[in-house]
Order: sequence, then C-alpha cells, then structure tokens
Amino acid sequence: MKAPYKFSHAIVREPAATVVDGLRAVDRGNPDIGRFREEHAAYCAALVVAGVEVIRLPALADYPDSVFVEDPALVLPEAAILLRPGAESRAGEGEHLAGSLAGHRPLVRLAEGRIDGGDILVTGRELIVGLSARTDRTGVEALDRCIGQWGYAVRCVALPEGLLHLKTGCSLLASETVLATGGMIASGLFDGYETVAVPQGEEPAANAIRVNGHVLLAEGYPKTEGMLAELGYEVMTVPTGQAALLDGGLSCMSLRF
Ligand code: CIR
Repeated sequence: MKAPYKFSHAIVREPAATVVDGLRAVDRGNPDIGRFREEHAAYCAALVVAGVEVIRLPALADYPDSVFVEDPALVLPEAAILLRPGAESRAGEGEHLAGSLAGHRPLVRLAEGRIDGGDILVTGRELIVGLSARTDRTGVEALDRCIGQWGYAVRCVALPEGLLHLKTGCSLLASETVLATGGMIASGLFDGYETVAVPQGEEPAANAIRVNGHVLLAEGYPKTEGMLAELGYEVMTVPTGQAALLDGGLSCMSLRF
C-alpha cells in the first residue's frame, strides 16, 4: 500500500495543565493531565517509529486546546498556511505556531472566514474540506483562492450530523483510498475514491493517520485493526482516551509534513 506522501517532520505541542478546560461537545469528565502526557508521549514515540522527526513545542497554558495543533494550520509542500479556527478560544493559537512553521515553509496567513485544519483532508489529487460548526464557506473560499496558485483543487462538502470535524470520521490510507465511517461513505462525500468502512461500533477508529509505512490507529478498535492488517497495512495502535474526552483524536495532535 503506497503512502500518499513521505513525511519527514511532525510538529506537536505538549498538553498544558489547563487542558482540563478544553472544549467538548458532551462532558464525560475532565482529562487527567498526567495520563494525557503519557498518551501524548506514546503518540510522539509512534511518530518516531513511523520515521518522522518530532518537533515538540512547549505547552501553552492560555490555550487549553492547543495540544490539537492540526486545527490552526495547514502545511503543504509549497507553504504553511495559518488558518482561522472557528472556536473563539482557539483564535490565537496559530500565531504560536508561526515561528516553528516559518523555519520549514513560507508562511501565509488566511485573510478571512473560519476554517479548522480538522476539516481538511488532503488527498493525492485535491483537498476535501468539510463545512462544519468551525468551518464556513468564506473560509473555504479563502483557502481555495490561496492554494489555487499551486494548482490544488478544493472539494467542499457538508458534514453529516454529529461530527465535530471532517476528519473526526475519516482519514487517508493511500492517495486514492479513504478510511471512513459507513455514514460518511453512504453520504457520498468520497465518491470517486476507493473507500474502506470502519466496522460498525468502531466509528472513532476512522480518525487514523497514515504516516509513511504505518497507519496509526486509536487503541481499542480490534475489528478495524484486524481489517487494516488483512488489507496489508502496517498498523500501530496508540492510546487516545484522554484526547477523546475533548473530542480529539490522532490526526489533530500533529502537523505532519
Ligand atoms: C476542540 O473542540 O477544538 C478541541 N477540544 C478538539 C479539537 C479536535 N481537533 C480535530 O479533530 N482536528
């Protein structure tokens, strides 16, 4: 199974003690900072095994959700784009990534609208962008104008009910192959792609990440793990219980490039 792209680096940010104040749709209790740090360390270790250099940024106490670095930025081969996160409390997070990103890519700031990185799936041929509570049409159009100069096409899609972000329910396994929940596949979002449905009851496993030769999968989804192994993917499982309390998963805890 050929990897869609070769990643050499991943930016992560240590969880802050204030992560207990992180946003969540449903309160199932606060994450435990000690366990969150352990899970984050396991996540970073898995990225290293997958062959990337992990750039660890320090915790930001003023931004409880800043461990979820995927949302305020998008890194493409041509540039790093500071997005405009849809949650008020997260609006300043991007500037804290600017210094690190500028060391690797020309930096571009999106001019208007709202858009979270969690709503952007970069495939081998286009960017699929979900309209959500965090991402609006103005933001998608601003992104489209920004990346059009490099030849990227944007496919703007409406999310099925109940998902925070597009990538809450899907991930890219290969450049033309998407892992997703049955509901997302049925709604036609990925027409034209090969799709692999996560088994019913294991929907959160759809937020996986393909990193070079490996697929990182949340721990606790044995049917999905078995299915992917059967399909020939090299699967590594990572604990995500603490991030899940804040509606976070594997994709949102790093910026890979
Ligand atoms: C938030 O609501 O913004 C955070 N608690 C979770 C962000 C998860 N990000 C992602 O799925 N890309």
